[in-house]
Amino acid sequence: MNLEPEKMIGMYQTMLRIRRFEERVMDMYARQLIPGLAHLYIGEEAVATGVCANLKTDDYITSTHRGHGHCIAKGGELKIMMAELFGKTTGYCHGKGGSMHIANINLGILGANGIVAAGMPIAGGAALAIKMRKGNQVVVSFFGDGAANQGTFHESLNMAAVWKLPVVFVCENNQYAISVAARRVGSIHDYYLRKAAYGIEGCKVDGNDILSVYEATREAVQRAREGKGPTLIECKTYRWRGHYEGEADRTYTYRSKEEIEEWMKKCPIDRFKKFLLEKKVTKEANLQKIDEQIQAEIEEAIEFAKNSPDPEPEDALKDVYCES
Ligand SMILES: Cc1ncc(C[n+]2csc(CCOP(=O)(O)OP(=O)(O)O)c2C)c(N)n1
Ligand SMILES: [Mg+2]
Repeated sequence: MNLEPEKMIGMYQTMLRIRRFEERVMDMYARQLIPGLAHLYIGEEAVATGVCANLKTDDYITSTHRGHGHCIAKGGELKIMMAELFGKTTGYCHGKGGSMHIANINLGILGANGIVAAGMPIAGGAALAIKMRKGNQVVVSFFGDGAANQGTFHESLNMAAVWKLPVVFVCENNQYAISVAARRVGSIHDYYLRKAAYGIEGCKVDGNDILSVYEATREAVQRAREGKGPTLIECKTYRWRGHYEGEADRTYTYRSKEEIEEWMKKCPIDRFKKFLLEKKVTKEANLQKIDEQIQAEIEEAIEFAKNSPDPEPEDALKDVYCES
């Protein structure tokens, strides 16, 4: 696979934007500046980035409760996202959605979703609409290993297969659904094998290797655009933080410190950085500069969010329901 240097540097930048964003969210959540829940994506950045690097602005994604990375990779502006997390009127959902419900039609983000696996049928519906309009877009549905055991997984894959819909189903197998290990609740451990049940294409990739994720998605997106139907891609990865921020105390009850440390050594960002430097795609100083720019952008986003107004009590029901 031959990728332009600019494309690869852009992908590195996106992964780092997600990482730095999440690190600051972690900090501000601990300081109680962010209400509600925050499920961080640290450790899984290569999945959202490698997948979305194949998408155009008018392609769609459906996201999950762990959705900040998906939104950033699909083009979400950090300051508007941060404002949403702070519950401010300047956020993507005017402060009514928060971390788990960021949506923006103009960017093709059909919504993060607090209901596990609920994005999958939405993706199918969007893909059906594209097909009926004879459009050329694709839809990516991100979901977890826990979601793969929900009924909607089966229904969505079956219908998408029967109707040959332009969907790419991306299973982010981080091996846990809250505290439940996938190996304890799945009769098979490679969920992509379920492709056989629906008669569709599918594969397994190292979700911490952005180039593998990119390549698998490139093929799947092409297939979808050519009218050849859906693909199931399973990305093996790992979340570094607890299921949600605040869970830290419980962490070592369902997975060991050693296991977490082992996966932290497989950091997707360090790995790609090493690749870029070894292949002389760029220099360390350039990557450092990118990091500094991102950190400045995030500080600006925080200031923006802090200085933005709260919604007024009388507007509590505004923006919550769809207006015809
Ligand atoms: C339908 C439904 N059932 C249960 C929950 C509670 N819940 C929230 S996140 C989660 C685990 C999801 O695991 P997974 O799909 O693997 O995603 P991950 O958190 O690992 O990214 C559960 C059970 C929910 N939000 N919705
Ligand atoms: Mg999981």
